[in-house]
Amino acid sequence: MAVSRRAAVTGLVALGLGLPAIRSLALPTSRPWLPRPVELASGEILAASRARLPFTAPESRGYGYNQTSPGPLIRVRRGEEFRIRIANHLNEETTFHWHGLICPTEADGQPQNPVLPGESAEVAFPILQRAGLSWYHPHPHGATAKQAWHGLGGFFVIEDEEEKALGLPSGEDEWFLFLRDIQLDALGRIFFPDDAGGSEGTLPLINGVVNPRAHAANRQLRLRILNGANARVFRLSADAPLTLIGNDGGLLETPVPVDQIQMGPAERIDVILDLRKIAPGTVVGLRDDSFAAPLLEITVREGAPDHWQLPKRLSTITPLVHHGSEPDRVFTFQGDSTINDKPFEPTRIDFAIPFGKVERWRFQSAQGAPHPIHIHGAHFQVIQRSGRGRNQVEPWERGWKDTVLKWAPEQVDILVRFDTYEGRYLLHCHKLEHEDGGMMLNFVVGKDPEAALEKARIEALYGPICTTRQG
Ligand SMILES: [Cu+2]
Repeated sequence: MAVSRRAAVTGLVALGLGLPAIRSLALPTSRPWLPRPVELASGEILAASRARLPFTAPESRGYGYNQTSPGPLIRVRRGEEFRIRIANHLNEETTFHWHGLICPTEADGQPQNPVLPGESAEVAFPILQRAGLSWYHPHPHGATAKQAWHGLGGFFVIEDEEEKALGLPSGEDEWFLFLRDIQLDALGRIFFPDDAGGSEGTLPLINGVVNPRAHAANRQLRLRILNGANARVFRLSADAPLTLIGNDGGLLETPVPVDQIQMGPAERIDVILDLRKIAPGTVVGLRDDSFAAPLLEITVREGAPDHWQLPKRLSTITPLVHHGSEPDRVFTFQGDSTINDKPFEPTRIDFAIPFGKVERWRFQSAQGAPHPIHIHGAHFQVIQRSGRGRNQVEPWERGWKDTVLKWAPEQVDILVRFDTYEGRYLLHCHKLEHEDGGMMLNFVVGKDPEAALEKARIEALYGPICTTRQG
């Protein structure tokens, strides 16, 4: 008896469930085509709702933005104002968090500012940061993992003149890949295991389909990859040369050839896949260590000659400077649900950071790792990884980051400077079940840190304070 792959991986056969379900679940003999994310049109509303997703049984529903998962790609230019109307058509509260975007507290989509079912709202803030690949996703406290698992997430691309001047592969030669994983039940419906230690799937998804295929010209391809999984760490490699050019915070200073890249949840990479020496007709795989079949199969075909040369220098990263080797703050990520022994409380603000000051932070943990650690409100620079483990800053961790992956007994030190907005921001684990479990805290940034902390603590309990300017 032929057993479909999906039936095998969901354990259907082992459970001895009925044959009709198996037949209806049989995967197509060939891989589905890789979808390109649609772009959000100017003035279009971004709405979260239930949605029909291509990898589930036809009658089953996941979640999507504007009925798609990943949602529409948002593209903006540095210096513009980003303005959008968001709407919640779900039966539960959600938020719209612009991950990697430096924006004011009220626009940041934090758990304390939910969009209730049936509500809509206007979001606007200026794009002050350099080009790079960010993304958007829900951030409601206690339900982020479930909503992301069901399909909520999308790309957010910033462009600028510096990047444009490099003439990087674009159009047909620039691909956006939203990686994640999923589990289906015996009937082909989304099954959310809600594992406190992190939910992992049995099926890999790229742009919302399982194990896709694509065609590419024998040129240099720019792959812009996001790990949008709840908890899975991807270890990516390819059957053609890969050169890393950027990450969460935009371009690196110089390109770095790499064999394998380890990506924790929420991390992004920008890589050049060089297909120039691949014979037309060859199938090139993009692979992950955990899955036997390639995540993506690319059939190479003859294309127009590619004369573009990858520049030796891509950008300039000004290192943050901090005097002294001791951390200003140490954060211990414990088990599945605490930072420094405390689970998240929406109304508790843990500390205040002086606006514009460079601080050295240390992340450590004994168990529960890997922890992909994310900061809102600023980008940071990874300066050291020590303790047992890798003992090095990886090539994809150079430059500017907003999320860094930490395995247990590693210690990771970063330098960070909050110099764009004052306000309340979050530090949390981006393994979404850890985040929902409470591995998250609030802090404030202020020019007068003590006053900012006092104000934020009162506001967290009683709502915004109305102030009148003196003098
Ligand atoms: Cu964690």
